[in-house]
Amino acid sequence: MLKIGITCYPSYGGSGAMATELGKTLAEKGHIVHFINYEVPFRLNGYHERIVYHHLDIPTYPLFKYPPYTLALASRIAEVAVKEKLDIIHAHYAIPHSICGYLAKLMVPNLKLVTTLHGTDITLVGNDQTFFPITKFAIEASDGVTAVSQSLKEDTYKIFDIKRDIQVIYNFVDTTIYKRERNSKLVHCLGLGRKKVLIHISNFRPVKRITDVIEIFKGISRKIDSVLLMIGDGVERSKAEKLAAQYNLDVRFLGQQANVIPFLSVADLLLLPSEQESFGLVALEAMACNVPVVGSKVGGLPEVIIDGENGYLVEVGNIELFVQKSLAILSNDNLREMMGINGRERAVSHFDQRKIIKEYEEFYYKILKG
Ligand code: GMT
Repeated sequence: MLKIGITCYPSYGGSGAMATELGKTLAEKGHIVHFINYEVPFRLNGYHERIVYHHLDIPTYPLFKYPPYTLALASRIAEVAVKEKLDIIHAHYAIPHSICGYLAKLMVPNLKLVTTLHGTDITLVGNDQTFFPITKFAIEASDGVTAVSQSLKEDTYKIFDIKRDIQVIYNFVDTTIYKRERNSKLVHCLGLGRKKVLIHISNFRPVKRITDVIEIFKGISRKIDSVLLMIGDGVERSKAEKLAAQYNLDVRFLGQQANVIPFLSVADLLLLPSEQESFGLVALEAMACNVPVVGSKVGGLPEVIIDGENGYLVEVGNIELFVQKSLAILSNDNLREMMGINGRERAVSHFDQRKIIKEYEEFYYKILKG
């Protein structure tokens, strides 16, 4: 049994979701998990045996134009590590969590630091040098580093020119929970009728290209009676809403949803035309619910979506091809169903929670052995 501290971004987003699901599963397996965050992670709902949440206060003083989150978190990790005798602090998303873990490690003898790289902590830094030296340092100084895809691992080597070992441990999904629900009430509630249902789920940031989602849907709805469910929220939402209204499309903006399974269960296709995606957790969640995915041929998505098997991959921004590939799936029920089954099988065989958790446990024990 290990005592593991986890720090992550607790609000909506794949890295926080993964970190929280990891913590919950480790606790189910008998480990004691301590979350150290400025708010309760959004997926940490309800009571969990062997999980403790440690709140982080970030003091504000008139002198501090920018409250020092990094220092407050490092200090809190060190405090919790000593009090709870942590074996490991697992930092999800390098900036700034990895360096917080490193500072705590300097203060607490024998504390091991594991950093998991999720995406823009690497790829964005590649384009913006502000955090480059400290991120490179934190990656090199961690006791163990994992990346959520082979593509992200390669990006990390390329961008930071580092030599250390990075282990790929893929994101995962609990396929006993993420599965297509039959008789969903949503079809009736949302008045979906016999329309084909397209879905997009994200944090609506520019990297997700949600105006492309609307443009693609425009092309699809010209040919097929269909509706688009937009789940999530973020800076690009109003732009997308205006566009959908301008084109007079049947698009339902349903906001953030804590549980996306009912929505995926009524969907015929997930659209994911992102500019960049180091893994694309939502694609995996869709696959587990028998939903084919048409996504961008970028980053780690080709490791999740196999072109022609459980969806299609298209060059970023090629709206016409996105429309064409989506129509191919939506106009052929046999193909759509077969792609749904293939996706489900792939989710179960490659990315199921039980398989991936074992990889994390083995990784922790390897790091502790030194
Ligand atoms: O890096 C980000 O943009 C944020 C992060 C998040 O918290 O959602 O997303 C990244 O991590 C996810 C979980 O590992 C991956 O599924 C996403 O592909 C990745 N996002 C990008 O690479 C843009």
